[in-house]
Amino acid sequence: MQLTSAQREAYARDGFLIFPGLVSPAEVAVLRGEVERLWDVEHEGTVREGSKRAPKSMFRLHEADGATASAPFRALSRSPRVLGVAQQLMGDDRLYLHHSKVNVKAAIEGSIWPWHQDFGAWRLDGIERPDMSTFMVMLDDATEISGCLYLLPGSHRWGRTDAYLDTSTAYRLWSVTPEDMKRRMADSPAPVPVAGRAGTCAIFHCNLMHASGHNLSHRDRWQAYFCFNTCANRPHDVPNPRPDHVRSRNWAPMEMMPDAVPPAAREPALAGAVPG
Ligand SMILES: O=C(O)CCC(=O)C(=O)O
Repeated sequence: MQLTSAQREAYARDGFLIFPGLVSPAEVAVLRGEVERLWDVEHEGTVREGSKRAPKSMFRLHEADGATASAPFRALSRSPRVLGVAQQLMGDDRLYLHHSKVNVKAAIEGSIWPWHQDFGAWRLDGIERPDMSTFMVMLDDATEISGCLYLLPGSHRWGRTDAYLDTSTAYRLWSVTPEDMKRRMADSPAPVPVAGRAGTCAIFHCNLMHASGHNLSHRDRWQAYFCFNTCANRPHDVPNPRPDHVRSRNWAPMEMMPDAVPPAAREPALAGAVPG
């Protein structure tokens, strides 16, 4: 999939691109089946919340090994639609995944994601430059009431904004203070809701401000994220590095795979297995 010069310009200006219908309904069904298969797997990379202990985030779906490995998610992450688009926008063919995850925002009970820049956390992983992008795939229809993602156009050009560790949800997140965001947003274009049908995708820069609110609908909201870094920008050593599922040590350049999501694995995942 070749991006147009208008798309490249829009990404440089706004910090994101949205692709309606990039993943087909049949592929979405396979990916959703994988989320269901991995739902109850106890893994250090699955963060749970709420009375039903539903996953808030399920990490490390893209590797070939480990308890949460998923061949369909792995294939999608290496497809021309995903890896190819990231390579074009990041200007580098040698990319790896810093992490992958599915965020489940459970109906009514799922928690929010406060305003943040992803690089606020990733720089603390020892990554030097904000040369990273995240590719998001909607696994069901996302609406404003179901807590869709919001992106603040052009905010990646602000550079780094000070972050604080917000511990108000099950996933502790380096976030931007409400005071900073109110001041900044007063002079910004309106946030863009990334809403639409399942299979809609978006890619955004690691310094782009983004957030999502409560899911007040009766349905969960599921979204997959592939966070790309260039191999040349791999993290340097830091004291007490975060675990592999969130700060990958697999820095080998990703190989492109055919542009299709294969059928799901039939076997249930091995509960309790430790990732390789
Ligand atoms: O899934 C969401 O609504 C937001 C996720 C997010 O911002 C993140 O994982 O950094």
